[in-house]
Formats: sequence, structure tokens, C-alpha cells
Amino acid sequence: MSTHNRLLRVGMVGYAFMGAAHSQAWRTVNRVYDLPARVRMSLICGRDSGKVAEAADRLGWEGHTTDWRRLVESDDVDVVDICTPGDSHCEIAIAALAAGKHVLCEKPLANTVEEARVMAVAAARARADGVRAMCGFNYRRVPAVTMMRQLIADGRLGVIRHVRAAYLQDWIVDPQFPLVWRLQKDRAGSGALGDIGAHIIDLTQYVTGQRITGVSALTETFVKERPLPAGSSGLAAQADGNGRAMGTVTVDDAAVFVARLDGGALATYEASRFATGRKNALRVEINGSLGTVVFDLERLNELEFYDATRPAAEQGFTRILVTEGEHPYMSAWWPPGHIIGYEHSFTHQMRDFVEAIATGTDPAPSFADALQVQLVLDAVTRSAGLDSRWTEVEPTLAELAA
Ligand code: SOE
Repeated sequence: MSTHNRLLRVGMVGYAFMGAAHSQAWRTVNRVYDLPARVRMSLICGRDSGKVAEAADRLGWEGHTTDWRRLVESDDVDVVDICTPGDSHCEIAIAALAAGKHVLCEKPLANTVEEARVMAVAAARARADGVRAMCGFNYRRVPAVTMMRQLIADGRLGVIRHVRAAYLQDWIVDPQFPLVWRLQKDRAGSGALGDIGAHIIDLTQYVTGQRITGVSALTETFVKERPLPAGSSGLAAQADGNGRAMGTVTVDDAAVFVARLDGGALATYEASRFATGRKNALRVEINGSLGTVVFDLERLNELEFYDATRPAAEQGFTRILVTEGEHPYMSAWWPPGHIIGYEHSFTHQMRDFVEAIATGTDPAPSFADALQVQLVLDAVTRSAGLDSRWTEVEPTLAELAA
């Protein structure tokens, strides 16, 4: 447990998949790491009073509410954790920052560049008052990913020539899967591109230290009409041949694009929810003049490393088991070889956020970092709408000011 008595009272908005993952992390972070502050899971918010009461009990929150504004303005909340669909990220984050609350916001930061820009400006302004804001690109906090970044930073790959990233799922291959919020542009902003494409954009920029400067893209919506979810309201419906109410899918099912990075690397990206058999398959390969490193989320405790400087007779990909205590985060868990999982990346995320708040330092990725990801998402969308025309990524405010 924390050896310090500073208390950070958390209020979380949302209680679905990300709400559950974040709750697990808030529950464990002080039990695994000795931090300069102790977390209290004060208040959880959801629109349905019965469901949020059940979630509070199941996930370990002291109180619950159906009014996110009450949560944001509560004197019993110091940190606001936003785990809602993207259409509410901006409104909640701006209100929370204005109320002097530290903010953790799930990815992607927003549904539009305009919203992301407003959030980044508000976060920069709040920072002057010691308020911290971070975006939840949790895969940065997988130890194998931090090692990938370190290998590249140490020059072990030499000059980076290629980035090859794919994030593949298949949960909506069945055309009978209903028109949930992730398939509605006004709720989610985009489909596979913003939901899982944002992860590989952030992760590859993070590990290479390079930024995407331009793209040429294709997007596709394979299934254009889906059954309306039970109890849905406000969605335009048309009946299918069997009289069932159907709605139009307004987001991409898949996005593929090529890109240039500012360090000279050429990159290929693929984000799809129609990769049948791939459940949550994120794979990144980085080729350099001196070697290659590969990360595969399905084997998240490992890295494949090819060191081209080794004697020819010893060349080959080695498998590095990233569980030694000297790796970031790992010494707090188990002895070497006792592997960790997907959910540990969220505990690591909360560790770093609590540490940043308590020590008055800036957590990463910042809202400005997340704005840059949003600008890449926007460039991909624009390119896809212009017959894949080469499309520059707009600079961020900071880059403009530089
Ligand atoms: C999509 O299904 C999703 O839940 C993403 O939204 C998460 O960010 C990713 O970690 C797992 O897949």
C-alpha cells in the first residue's frame, strides 16, 4: 500500500469494457506499487441508475450517480476518468479541467480534430494550475513495448526504414451483429480506424520517436446495414425483407494506409474488424539498418529481435522474454517468467498517472500527443475520401509554434 497519505479520489464516467478495465487498474495500483498517493474509488457514473448501481458494487466504487456533471463538480473527486463513447469525451474533459480535476481520457481523444484541439488547449491551460491530463493509449505500458522503444532509442536497429503495423479483430464479421454505438459515426467518430487504428498510430510513433507526416489511404464498410440493437431509439430505421428494423452503418469496417514518417521510414498500417479469426491481434514490426524488432499482443510478454550485427553464422530472430525485474513495471509483479496480461497495462497506466499527479510532472501521452494521433486519423479519412490521394498530416499547435 502507499506509504504516503495523499489521497486521490477518482470519479469514473462509464462502466462498460473500458470502465471494467480501468476499475481493475484503480483497484490494484496501490496494492502493487508503492506510490506517493493513495487512490480512492469514490464515484462511478452511468446513464442507467440500476446498471450503474450494479456496476459500482461489482467494480468496487463507493458511490454512483447518473449525472456526470455532479461527478465533475464533486468535492469528493480529484481525478476524472473518462471511459465513455467518443462523442462525450470533449464535453466531460473540458468541464473537468475547468473544475480543476486531473483527467484521464480513453482513446481516441475525441471524435473530431476540432474537439481534440479544444481539449489540448484546455489541458495546456489547466497545466499552469498543476492540473494533469493524459490519454489512455495503454499499450505504451506493456513492458515489451517499452523495451521496443528502448532498443530503437539505443540505436540497436540503426536507421529505421520500415514500420509495419496491423490491428485486427473480427467481432462484427456476422452481418446480424447489431448496430451498436461503435458503428455509428455521431457516437464513435469513426470505426476500426479510430478505435484500433489509433492504437497502432500512437504505438508506432511512440516506439520509433518518429511522427507520421503524410498518408495514402483506403477505407471500406463491408456491411452497410445492420439490425438495430434492442431498445435503441433515435436511430433512423428501415425494415428489411423480414420486417426487422435495420440501420445504416456510418463508419469504416476497415482502414488500410501507407505513410511516411518524419525520420524517413516508410510505413504500412491496417486496422480491420473483418479479419476473420483475429480476435485482438495487434502486431508491429520495425525494420532498421542494423536489425528488426517485432511485438505481437497475443504474446505480449515477448519480443522477437533480429540483430544484424551478430556473426553471420549466428544470425536469426531471438525471442526475448520481457519479464526480468529490470524492465519497467515488472519488478512489482512476479519473479521472471511469471507472465502478465492485457489488464496489467492499465494498472501500469494508472501507476504512471498517479505518480505524475503526485510529483507534479507531465504524464504521457498528453492531450497534445493524442491530438496529433487525431490529426493522423483525420488525414487518413480525408485521403480515403479523395481516391487515396497523398494527404499531409496537419501540424499541431505546438508544431506550428515551434
Ligand atoms: C475494441 O474492441 C477495443 O475494445 C478497443 O476499444 C480497445 O482500445 C482495445 O484495447 C481492445 O479492443
